[in-house]
Amino acid sequence: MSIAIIAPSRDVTVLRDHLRAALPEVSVDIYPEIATPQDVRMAVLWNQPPHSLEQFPKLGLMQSLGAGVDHILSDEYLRANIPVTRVVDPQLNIGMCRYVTMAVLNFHKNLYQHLRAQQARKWTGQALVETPVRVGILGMGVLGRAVAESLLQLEFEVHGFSNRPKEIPGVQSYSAEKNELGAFLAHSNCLVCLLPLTPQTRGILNLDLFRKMPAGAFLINVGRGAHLVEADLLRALEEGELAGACLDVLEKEPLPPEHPFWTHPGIVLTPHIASVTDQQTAAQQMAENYRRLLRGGKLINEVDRKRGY
Ligand code: NDP
Ligand code: OXD
Repeated sequence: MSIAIIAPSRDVTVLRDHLRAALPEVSVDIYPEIATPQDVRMAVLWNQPPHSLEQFPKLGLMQSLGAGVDHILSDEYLRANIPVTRVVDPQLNIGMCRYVTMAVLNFHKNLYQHLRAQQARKWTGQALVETPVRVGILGMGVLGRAVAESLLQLEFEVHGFSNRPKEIPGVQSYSAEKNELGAFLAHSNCLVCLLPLTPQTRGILNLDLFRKMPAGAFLINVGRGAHLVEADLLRALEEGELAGACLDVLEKEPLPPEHPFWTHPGIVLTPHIASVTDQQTAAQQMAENYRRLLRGGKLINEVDRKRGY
């Protein structure tokens, strides 16, 4: 029996070594060097090439290398009855809390204007002290909730939007079930997208949504690039609906060299590094899922394939 890691764009040797250490009796290989495809029971996946899973007749579990599973579920050659699990890890929460806090504080403290003033050797004095911030978090799952709690520690006002209603101390909660997106947006001038990418959330960050927020709002997208309609962001920045955006995820990664986002003065880009799976800690939960798969136990962090997250 064996495990295949298919993550062509990532260096996963640390993960392989920790899986081998946790499961010494199991062979763990990195795609495309899979020694015995007919023995593979679990595949650890990040953007697997089309058809790559077809070579594993005994595949029993698809484990995401990250928190998101859209890259697995979008594979048109996926078999229907194989469970999908994902990473939920305190390390991932910490990385995301730090990234979003950094981006919220940059907006709050007007850092981008101060950097531009510095480049122009302009001392703005106390003309630009703080922008009042009301954070709205789209997606109040594992990461959204952790981010909300860390922003509350800094005394920010926090609003949260999810599919189903939530009760989270200190957070004003709104839900899709109660049709409260409009009210949520009206109360938020710093929008953090921490949604999973599903057919319902694709393109959700569009002009119509930006217009429901107070003018001059700020966007932080750490969900997926395809949540954002890129042309609508450019228009919203031009029209002043949005004051700026911090984007960690892009529709096409790596972002093509000719893309207008590279040089837009209102956009800050990072290359999908908001929070990166810790391969050492994640290997432990993957190894446990492998053991559970073999003995028929309940899997850890299984996603609902119908819901898509
Ligand atoms: P969860 O599955 O724990 O949470 C998802 C949240 O989104 C839930 O609160 C859910 O609502 C809500 N939601 C889903 N669909 C809708 C909808 N149509 N309308 C309103 N709310 C909706 O995911 P995580 O918090 O673990 O991760 C979220 C995403 O963050 C990942 O899918 C991934 O795309 C991204 N990510 C990005 C990283 C980066 O480095 N940039 C790193 C890690 C993750 P409910 O609770 O009611 O079900
Ligand atoms: C994830 C990610 O889903 O890195 O974990 O985006």
